[in-house]
Amino acid sequence: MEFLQDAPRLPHPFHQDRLLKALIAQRVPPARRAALEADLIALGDYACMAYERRLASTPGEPVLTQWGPWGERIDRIELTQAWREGPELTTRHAVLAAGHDAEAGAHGRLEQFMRVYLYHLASEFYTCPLAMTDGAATALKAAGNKDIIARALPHFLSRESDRFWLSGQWMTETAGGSDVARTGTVARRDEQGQWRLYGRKWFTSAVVGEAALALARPEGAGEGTGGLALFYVETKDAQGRWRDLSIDRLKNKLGTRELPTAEIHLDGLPAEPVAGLDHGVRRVAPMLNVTRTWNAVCATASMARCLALASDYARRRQAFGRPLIEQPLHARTLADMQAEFEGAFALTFHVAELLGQVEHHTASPAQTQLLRLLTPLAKLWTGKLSVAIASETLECFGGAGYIEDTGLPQLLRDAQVYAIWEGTTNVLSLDTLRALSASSLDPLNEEIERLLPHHDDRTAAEAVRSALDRARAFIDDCGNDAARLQAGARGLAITLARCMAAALLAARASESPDARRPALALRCFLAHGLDRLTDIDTDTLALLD
Ligand code: MFK
Repeated sequence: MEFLQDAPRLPHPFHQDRLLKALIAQRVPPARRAALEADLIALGDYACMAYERRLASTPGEPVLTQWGPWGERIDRIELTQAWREGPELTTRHAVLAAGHDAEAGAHGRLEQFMRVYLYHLASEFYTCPLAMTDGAATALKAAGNKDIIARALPHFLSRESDRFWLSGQWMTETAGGSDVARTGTVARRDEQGQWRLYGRKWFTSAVVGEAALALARPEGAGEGTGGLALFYVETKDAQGRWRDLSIDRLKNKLGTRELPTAEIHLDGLPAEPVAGLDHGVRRVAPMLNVTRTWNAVCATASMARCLALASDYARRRQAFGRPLIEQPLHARTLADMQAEFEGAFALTFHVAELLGQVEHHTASPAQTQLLRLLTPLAKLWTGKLSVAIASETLECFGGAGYIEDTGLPQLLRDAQVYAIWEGTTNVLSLDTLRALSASSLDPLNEEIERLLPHHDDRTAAEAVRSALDRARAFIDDCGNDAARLQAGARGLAITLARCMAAALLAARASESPDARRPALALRCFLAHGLDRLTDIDTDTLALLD
């Protein structure tokens, strides 16, 4: 009989995830665990089913039909099965609502993002509009517009699928991608005093929402982001037809192909200012920070999936007379990936927990500043890391990793998005400088000193302090040389992210009842080094002349 290789199997994403279980045991109050775990088990079951279903079928994609049989414009989008199941799964398991649950208080965000972590891949990136809806709910609460809050939030945070609404986040335009100041969409009042939006949004990540927050420039307002206003729109009329907007086409993307990302035209779409008629970027910032947290959680979920499949396969695949897992170099490759993933997991869920504490006013002012800094750090570092881990995962399967119907190439294509949407790595590195200019390194330093164990092995403490000293020296040396600081911002940001992750791993290793594996993860993580500063003489940039 010809040899047939066993395919990798997906271990149950909740039952087999020791990091997630340890986090629940350490951070979730006992009285809240049963309800949380019931949802996590159900979402893990769904993930296993979705994994098998995806491999057994031809992958689906959304289909846009612009015109009806009698020439009328309809812009109907047919969604994939996982997307059609999205509202039911989301509301039944409180994937979104848990983060805003008053009873859960400061723990709500942590519990919510555990659900997101398990649901994300099975949802086929339905989590993208969920992130935007969560961000919209957060930005609306921060703006305090009572009318809009009363109308939108019962839908956004609903636990019943037939009441549930998604929100978009309409910022990106052909002229203004990262540079939102170049937004060309105009807001104009009609004769009845109703604001209406006119313009083209070039990259609406998921166009299926019933509502959206959109940036537009009120007619006659000044240039730059200061002259932009944030508007709330409802996209459909009582019959479910699009109101004054048309869908030009769906984007043909490298990955996330189940996501109906669209180019749209706004042809007088009714809109309401969320809060005043200026400083739209300032008002949308709470949304950006929430969606960036989702981005980090989803990137971490992709890494978990990669490792689960690569580790399972390493136990099934024999080469040179032994399973791959018993080959030192292959095992070392997996251990390196695992240690980096554990650092990313620790940082990401720390941000999730801190977000809940800040929102519920149980955080100190220094922790509030810390959250502002850690959010871009977690987003940019996990975005980059997920691409590296997905790429390495494909290699762990040899040629099979390059073959479409194994489902593996999709991991790499999809991972590439985390480093791009919600701000590229460089935009987030510059946002790190923005956060540092408001707070300095002190809150990060204080948190790291709080976490670092003051007994046991001192190697971690020394490594973290030395990398932080380098980061501080770089910032000081740059002084007023903004070009040098910006050129080094990515290295600085990744160094800070790694320092924080290492401190979290060290705290976990010293606190865990079973310290062996956390200690090994820490050792391996430290062996990869913390310092990623690559300070260059800015004259070197002339290399590109
Ligand atoms: C499955 C995973 C889920 C992921 C969801 C995916 C959804 C994808 C949808 C998209 O990709 S939508 C497009 C996302 N686009 C971006 O994220 C834009 C990227 N560009 C930036 O983030 C730029 O940094 C920015 C547009 C914010 C720069 O704008 P400005 O106006 O040149 O910056 P400025 O003047 O420094 O900031 C204006 C104000 O906003 C300032 O406050 P004040 O007015 O009070 O001085 C800033 O402090 C504030 N601000 C900016 N970024 C902030 C912030 N405040 C808090 N947090 C931030 N991150």
